[in-house]
Amino acid sequence: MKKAIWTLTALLISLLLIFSTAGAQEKVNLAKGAPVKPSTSVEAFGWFAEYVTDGMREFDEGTPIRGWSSAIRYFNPEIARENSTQWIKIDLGKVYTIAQVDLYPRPDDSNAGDYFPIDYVIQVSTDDKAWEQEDASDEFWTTVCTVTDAPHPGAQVQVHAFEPVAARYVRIKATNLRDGGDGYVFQLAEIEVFE
Ligand SMILES: [Ca+2]
Repeated sequence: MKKAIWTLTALLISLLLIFSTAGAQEKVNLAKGAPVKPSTSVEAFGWFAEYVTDGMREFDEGTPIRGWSSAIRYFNPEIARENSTQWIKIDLGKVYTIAQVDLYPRPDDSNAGDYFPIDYVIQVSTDDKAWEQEDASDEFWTTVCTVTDAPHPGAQVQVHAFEPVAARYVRIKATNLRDGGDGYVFQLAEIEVFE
């Protein structure tokens, strides 16, 4: 009987530990699976706009990358030849109070971090016009984070924390792109958004 009580106590303690750990990890990525709209997009070779919110930060078996790439020289030489403003925006589905955006650079070996932008802003909006808008203007957007002279990040996630703000739409707008063999391009493996 005593043994049974001890077994039961141990079981209860284990369950408590499991639930308390689960509670501590309750940080929900609001961007996971959210629809996106890009300025331009490759839509080939594992670079599809929707892959930037597919929940996968790294490789997938059989797919070299799962992320978003703006236009590259191979398909759009007229765009990629020169530095340009490229952006991608996310619809979180409803208004949340958000305070953090994580940007994951491409993670693949010697290319890790390539085409992560040099100058960019993180912007938010609750206005549906921000989603419909097709150009890069700031009319419907509030900038919550400005990054200039960002070093080449390698495979390191870039975390951006800011004062909590109401947002349904989140836009990452790059105004100074990194140059490489594919031209001036903006690439990300994943975008994550948190309260
Ligand atoms: Ca991804």
